[in-house]
Amino acid sequence: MATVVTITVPKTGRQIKLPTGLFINNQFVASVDSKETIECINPATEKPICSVVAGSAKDIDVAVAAAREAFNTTWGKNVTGFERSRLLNKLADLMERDAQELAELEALNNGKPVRVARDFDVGDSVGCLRYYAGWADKIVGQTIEIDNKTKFAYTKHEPIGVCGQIIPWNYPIMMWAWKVAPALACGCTIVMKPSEYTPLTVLKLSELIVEAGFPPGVINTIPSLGSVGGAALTAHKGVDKIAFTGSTITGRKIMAAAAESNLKKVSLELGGKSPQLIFESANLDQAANWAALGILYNTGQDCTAGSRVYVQDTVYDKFIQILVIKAKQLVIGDGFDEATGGGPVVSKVQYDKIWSYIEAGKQQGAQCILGGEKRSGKGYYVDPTIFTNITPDMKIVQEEIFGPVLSVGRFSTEDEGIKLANSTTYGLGAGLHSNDANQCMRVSNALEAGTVWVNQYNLLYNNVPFGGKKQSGIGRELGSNALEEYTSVKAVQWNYGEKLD
Ligand code: TXE
Repeated sequence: MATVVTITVPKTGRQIKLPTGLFINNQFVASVDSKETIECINPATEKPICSVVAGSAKDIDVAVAAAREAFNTTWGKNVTGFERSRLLNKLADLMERDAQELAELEALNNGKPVRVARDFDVGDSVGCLRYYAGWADKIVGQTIEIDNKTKFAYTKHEPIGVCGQIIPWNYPIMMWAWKVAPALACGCTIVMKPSEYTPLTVLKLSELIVEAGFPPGVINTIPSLGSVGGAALTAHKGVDKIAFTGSTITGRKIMAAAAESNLKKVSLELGGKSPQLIFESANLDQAANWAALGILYNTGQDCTAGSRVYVQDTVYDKFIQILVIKAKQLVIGDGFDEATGGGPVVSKVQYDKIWSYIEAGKQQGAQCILGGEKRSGKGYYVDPTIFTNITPDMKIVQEEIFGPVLSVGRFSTEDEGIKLANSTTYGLGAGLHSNDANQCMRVSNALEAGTVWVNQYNLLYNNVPFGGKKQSGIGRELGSNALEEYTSVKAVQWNYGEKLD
C-alpha cells in the first residue's frame, strides 16, 4: 500500500488528498525494490510540497506487464471503439468537474497561474480527450481492388500495442492529455512516466482513470527519474512504441535506445528556437502583442516559444518601442495571485540555466534592453528579458533557453529574413506578420517549421497537427495525424477464386 498525503493549497486553503505511489493496475502501490522518493518543490517559495515514490527499472517491468495483460484481455482488440469513446468522454467529464482542484495542484507544482492552468491547460486537455473520443469509433481502413474477379485486399488500423509515454514539466496535464487521448482512442495501453519535477497532477489524474471505469492496466503511471524509469521504459523490449516530449539531447538517447532494443516506433517532440518575422506592412501593434505572447506565455517554458524576432529595418525602431511597452505589461509573480500573468520558472535547474544564458548574452555583446536583473527573495522568478544587437553565432540566438528571454534582430529584404529565420538546427514553430498576402504565402512556404503562424502566434488546436522538422522532432501530435502514431496498418489480401495449379 502506498501513502496518501494531504496538501494544503496556499491562498485558497483547499485540502487535496493525493496518493503518492506508483499507479499500476488501477492501484497505487509501493516500489517493488526501491525506497527512493522524489521531492516536489513549489517554485514560488522553493519549499517542498510532498514526496512521491520514485519508480525503479523493476517497477517499469511490472507496469509494462500490466499494460500487456490489459492489451491482450480487456483493451487492445477486445474493446469496441464505442466503449473507448465512452470512457474517454467520461474521463473528460471528471477532469472538467475537478478543473479547479487540478489547476491549483498544477500551479503549486509547476508555478503557472491557477487561472491559466484551469482555463487553458485543463480546458484544452478536456477538449483533447473529447476530440479523440470522437475518433475512437471512426478509425477505419480501406478496401483495395486487386482484380475484380478473384482478389481484393483491405487494410485495418490496429492498435500498436503497449506505449511508453514520457512527458515534461512545462505542461504536465496537457502533455498527459496529448499523449493518452490518441493512444486510448486507438486501443493502445500505456505506461506513463511524468517528469520528476511535476508528477503531482498526473497522479491525481490517475485517480480519475479508476473513477471513469477504465479496466486495470490500461493506463499505468510511474513517476521516476529520466535516467532510471525513462531509460528503462525506452529500452524495454515489451514496449511497442515510445512517445516523448522533452529536450533534443534526451530525444537522441531515446532513439538510440529504441534502435538498440526492439526497434520500437518512436515519436519525438523536442526543443525549438522559433523565429518570428515582422515585415514593414504588418500591423505593428498586433505583431508586438503576438511577439510578447510568443516569448512570455508560460514564462517562456514553451517548445514553440518565439525566442527570436527579426524585424524589417524600416520599422525596427518603432516596433522595439511598442514591444518593450507590451512586455512590461506582463506581471510575473506567484501563480496564486489573481493579477499574475506568468509564474516562476519550474525549478532551480531551469532558473540557473536561464540565468547562464542571460549572462552569456551580455558577455557575447548583445544589448539587454529589458530585464536581465535578478530579483531578491525566494522563488525562481525571471522577468521578461529582451536582447538586441544580436549576431547569428551567439548562444542566445542558437540555443533553446526555455525562459522569458527574447533575442531581436533586423533584416532588410524578405530573403534575408527567411535565411535568418531558418538559420538554426531546429524547426518547430515560426511566425510571420505582414499585410501582404502574397508575401505571407511565399514566406510561410519558405519557413522550415512544423507549424507556421501567420499574423498570430502560438495558438494550438486539438484538431490541427503539431510537431517538428529538423532537430525539433519526428511525428505529429494532435489532429487525425496523431492516430497514425498509435496504429499499425495491416493489409489483408484475400483470394476468393484463383487457384494455384
Ligand atoms: O528535459 P528532459 P529537462 C528542453 C528545455 C529545457 C531542457 C532540459 O530547453 O531547458 O529541455 O529540460 C525524461 N531516457 N525541454 O532536463 O531531460 C525526464 O524524466 C528517457 C523542451 O527537464 O528531456 C522527463 O520526463 N527519458 C521540452 C522528460 O524526459 C528521460 C520540454 C523530459 O526531460 C531520460 C522540456 C532518458 N535518458 C524540456 N532523461 C519541450 N519540447 O517542450 C530524461 N528523461
